[in-house]
Amino acid sequence: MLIIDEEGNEISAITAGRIYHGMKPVPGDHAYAARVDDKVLVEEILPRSGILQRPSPLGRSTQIIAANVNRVLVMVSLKNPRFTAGFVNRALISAEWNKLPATIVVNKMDLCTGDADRSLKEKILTVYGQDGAGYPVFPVSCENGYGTDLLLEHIKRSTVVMTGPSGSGKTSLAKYYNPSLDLRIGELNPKTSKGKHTTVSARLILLDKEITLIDTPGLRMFSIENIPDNELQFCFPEFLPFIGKCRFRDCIHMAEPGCAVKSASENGYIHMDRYNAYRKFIEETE
Ligand SMILES: Nc1nc2c(ncn2[C@@H]2O[C@H](COP(=O)(O)OP(=O)(O)OP(=O)(O)O)[C@@H](O)[C@H]2O)c(=O)[nH]1
Ligand SMILES: [Mg+2]
Ligand SMILES: [Zn+2]
Repeated sequence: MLIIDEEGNEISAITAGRIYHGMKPVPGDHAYAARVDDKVLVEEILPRSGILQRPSPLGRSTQIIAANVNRVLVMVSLKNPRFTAGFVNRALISAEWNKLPATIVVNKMDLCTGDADRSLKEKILTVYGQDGAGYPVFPVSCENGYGTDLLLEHIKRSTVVMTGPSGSGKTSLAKYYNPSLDLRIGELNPKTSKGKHTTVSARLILLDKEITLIDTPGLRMFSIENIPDNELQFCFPEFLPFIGKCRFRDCIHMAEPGCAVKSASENGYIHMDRYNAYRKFIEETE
């Protein structure tokens, strides 16, 4: 395992299992390490804050993707692989469930050439941006650098974990910001335009502006089935102004009469796509 010392040097270290009280080290962990003979031994993992974890699809155990992070970058591409709202919604729900602020990065804007591409980009901004779900959305290109300065400014002085489908360009973004890094960028499957799961383990990268970036392997999807029906609503930040205003106190905003969330979506205060996504998730977990 690689650890980074106080001066920012990467050092190869080993762990002594027994000292963790069952805690396995995860990317972003803060730890004490000591030199023992010619080895560096991780001796203690410090208490974690800001954890991004995901349940295994069957909900039996959870996997910590990163620790001590204060923002999640949901990294997707406009195309190759094509943007899917389902992935973004699940990733955002996971971030909210973990009480971490999220930012959406839409990569490969250099491929935004036709009318269909431009309207998809506009739609993403409308649904998820400040006038929609309220998330910061950054269209970028690791190919020509479009939007990357603004994004860098947005994440300064923070530790961010990048998550997204394989091939969206997570590692490419890290490499764009620090070209001297020895990181593997993957090719896309020519038939499906999807990634080939190039990054196989998470990697912590220090950038200037006091930014720590955690690159992770691409995910097929975030499982959200562990979230109880009556809590899912709180993972949609744009619902919050309407929650508590429904006729029934225990309304979960499905078929109940007098539902303030439903009527907000009908009157354009909540984007219909997001309300429908919420309904679909509730129906799926039933
Ligand atoms: N056109 C274009 N291609 C890009 C851009 N960013 C990345 N790519 C390409 O997309 C492919 C996948 O990039 P990676 O950075 O390996 O993607 P990843 O998200 O790290 O994928 P995994 O490690 O498999 O999860 C590579 O062929 C990159 O060259 C971009 O902004 N524009
Ligand atoms: Mg990668
Ligand atoms: Zn309601």
